[in-house]
Amino acid sequence: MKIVDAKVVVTSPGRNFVTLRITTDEGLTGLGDATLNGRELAVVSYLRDHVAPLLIGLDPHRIEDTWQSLYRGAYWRRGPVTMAAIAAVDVALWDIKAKAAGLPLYQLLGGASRDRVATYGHASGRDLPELFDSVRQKLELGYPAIRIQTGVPGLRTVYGVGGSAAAPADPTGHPRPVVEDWDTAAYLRHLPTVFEAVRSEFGAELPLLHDAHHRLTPVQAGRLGKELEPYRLFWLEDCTPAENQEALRLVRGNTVTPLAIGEVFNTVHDYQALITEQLIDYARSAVTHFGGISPLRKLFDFAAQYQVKSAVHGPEDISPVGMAAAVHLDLAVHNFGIQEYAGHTPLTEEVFRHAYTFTDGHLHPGEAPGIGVELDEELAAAHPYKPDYLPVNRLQDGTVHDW
Ligand code: GCO
Ligand code: MG
Repeated sequence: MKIVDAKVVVTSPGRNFVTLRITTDEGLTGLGDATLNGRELAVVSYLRDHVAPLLIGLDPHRIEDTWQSLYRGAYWRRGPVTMAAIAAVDVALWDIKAKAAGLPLYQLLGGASRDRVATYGHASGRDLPELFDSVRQKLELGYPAIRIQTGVPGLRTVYGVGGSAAAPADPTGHPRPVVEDWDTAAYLRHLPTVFEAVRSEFGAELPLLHDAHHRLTPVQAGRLGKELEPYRLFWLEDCTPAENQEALRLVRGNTVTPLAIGEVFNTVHDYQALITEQLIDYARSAVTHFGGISPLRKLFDFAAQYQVKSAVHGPEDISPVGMAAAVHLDLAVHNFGIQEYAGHTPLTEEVFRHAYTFTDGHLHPGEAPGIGVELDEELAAAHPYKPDYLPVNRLQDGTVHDW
């Protein structure tokens, strides 16, 4: 078998998604997600201008060899643009291999290690009544675990709470990032009171998570973890800026609140100290930003030796193609922890029809050969790319802070 075409499809059924479609001379096609939120076109160019021409004529079965030649051959290693592009190729080739075998991908990854994949959903509110309503909605959908994000008194906007205001446009009509505001002291005072209220409303058993979105210093994170201990969190995520692995030593030394990190990581090297020193409990990378199924599988196998579990990143900006790949991996790896699942808009689900199902808070990849996703290219073309940005965050004196 030979690759005869590699096409990049950009579509915006509500938000931007980048998809690679590889076609073989036997008529098999494979899909890979290459969406990098807010910097989408950089990956499109990487794939279209630099990678797609190299794929033509290759044997699609040689996944590891293709992966290594794209990674090592570029010389300029790592980084989200490179690794999202390589991820799309890797997943599309796994999709083709599994279709050629007539099997759902999870069967090629060792088969199912569990019956279904537990997820967590996002609950948020500007105040407690709004937050409690949001938790109830997620419980009605069957989510077995819930992430809690809350407004902070005195702050207009906080990560994860409500939709951001529409992005302002510059005079040419190009959007500008929304500016959100932040006050670490106010957040640290407020958050434990929210968890106390949620525990007393919803009881001791519901697994609760929280995402600090890289905003704290190690000392602040250590204190927060300690103050949240009475509420027994499932995890505290991205408590400090993730690129500094050493920071987690101080946090870990000061709290037994479980820690999760990794959605902005691209390779195993970002995790080295975190895993070998057992500084985290959950590894959070997305198939889409970590170079694909091949390296993420290796990461989870490495992490398993240190009792670190998987928790694949699954926000709205991972397309159904990236989500499908994640669910196959989740079903197969032994050290599965939990899967984030935010779901997609009905229009997105029409553009990407998928075999995976979400029932009672649990995902299953389905039994369709490959990853089980079909891309409706006509509908995709009817919803063209729209420039957009993630927000930026400023302290109350105007200083830029981590978002
Ligand atoms: C999460 C993440 C996301 C990111 C988003 C950026 O835990 O799901 O923090 O919400 O902010 O993926 O594009
Ligand atoms: Mg996060």
